[in-house]
Amino acid sequence: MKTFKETLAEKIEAWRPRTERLIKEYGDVEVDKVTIGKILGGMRGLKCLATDISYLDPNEGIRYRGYTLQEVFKKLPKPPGSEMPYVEGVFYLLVTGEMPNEKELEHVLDEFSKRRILPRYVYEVIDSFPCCSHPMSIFSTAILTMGRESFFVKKYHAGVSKKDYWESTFEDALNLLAKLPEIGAYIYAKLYRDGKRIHSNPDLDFGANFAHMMGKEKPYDDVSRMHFIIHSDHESGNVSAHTGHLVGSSLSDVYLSISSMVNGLAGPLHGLANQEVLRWLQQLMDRMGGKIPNEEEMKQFVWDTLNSGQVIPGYGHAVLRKTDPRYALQREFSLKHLKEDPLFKYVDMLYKVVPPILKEQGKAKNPWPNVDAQSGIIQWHYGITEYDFYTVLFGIGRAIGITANLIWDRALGYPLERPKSLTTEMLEEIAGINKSDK
Ligand code: HAX
Repeated sequence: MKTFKETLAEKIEAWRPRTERLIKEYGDVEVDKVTIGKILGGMRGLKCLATDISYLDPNEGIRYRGYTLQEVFKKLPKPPGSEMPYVEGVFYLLVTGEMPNEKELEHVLDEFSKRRILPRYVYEVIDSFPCCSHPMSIFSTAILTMGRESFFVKKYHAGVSKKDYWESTFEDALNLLAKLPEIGAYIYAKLYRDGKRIHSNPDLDFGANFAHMMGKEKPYDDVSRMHFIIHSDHESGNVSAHTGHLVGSSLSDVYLSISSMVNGLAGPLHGLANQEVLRWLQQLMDRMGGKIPNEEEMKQFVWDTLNSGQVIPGYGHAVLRKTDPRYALQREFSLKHLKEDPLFKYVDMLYKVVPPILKEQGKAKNPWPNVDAQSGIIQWHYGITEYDFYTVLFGIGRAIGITANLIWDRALGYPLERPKSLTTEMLEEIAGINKSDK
């Protein structure tokens, strides 16, 4: 049987001529048009990045390596008695483009398990954070601190060939990913459980071990697997993925790149939205004195939020134009496991109430829910009520896709990213605005 790395090496060898040919023979072919609207509009929709790890269709949602999320969940191998697949399996899929068979999966499980031990200094760095620090700041720093472990940096200084950069990046990626559940669980213990930590169990897979370290019973292992898998990748233009790729393009190591992507994810318009949903629902609960609002009361709450100039967290998307399949998958799970949960009832009612209101308001291009509208409620149901922590969970998942991208960026020799900027005056000149018009 070929190892994970050998399988990847073959794929890379076969893939390289395709991108080399595109650059060499078709480098001048036009793909998209850069307008002033795109430049000043956050480059929304501008086709200027390449990745084969996942593709986001505005109407269908995300596909990992060509598979819809439904297919990913159906086809990836699952631990015995579990509803959700192995997280390690999705990393294999994202990196190689293939579903792992039993033997391949066993090999990946072993690779993750043997790399999971966290250096002592990481606990010390986490412990040294002042109180009230946001868990995302701690998470980002814990990852950054481990830069000294980078295999890529050692190889780079030893003068390894560019063609082989991916190998040490692959090692760094596995080394980091395997440690993320422990980092996340330790941050949680430090911030919310008086530092009472549960040691990891090497016999458990990524999702089950995380559940174990969080002190949670079944089905929280499946909740973790589902959460990490659905958050793992969403193409490369979103803030976290793009940040990871951009920082990695300067040949910064995996630790620097993933720490940066975590910082991008921590913004309220991106990953922090899952925390914002809970904060917002808490305001509603307080207003309602704990009782479930009727539809009219819910509509009023949504309008009040909009009229005060705020966005409805968990709704809308820069690319998607339909209900996010990541929302749909979590909804399916919730209907099975937490149908009677009062917060789920809120979320369910919001699904009915918010889209027509956003349509009526007429601003949001997508009135439908995204992944964040549902994820926090599931965590809350299983006792993770400290919603500041939710984005860390997102970050653990997202690191899986971004490291897969970083490995391939190096394998295909993607260069330093360096777009050109213009001044407002230059844009005015391009637009044909005369000085006298200004
Ligand atoms: N509530 C109210 N207004 C909204 C809205 C929402 N949920 N979504 C978009 N709008 C508004 C925008 O603020 C914008 O208003 P202005 O013209 O006044 O600036 C207008 O509708 C057009 O925006 P858009 O083109 O539809 O959306 P963008 O691509 O600019 O932004 C966002 C996409 C996800 C940032 C946006 O929909 C939003 O702020 N949603 C709420 C926050 C959220 O859920 N974020 C998580 C997204 C998923 C994700 O990345 N998770 O990590």
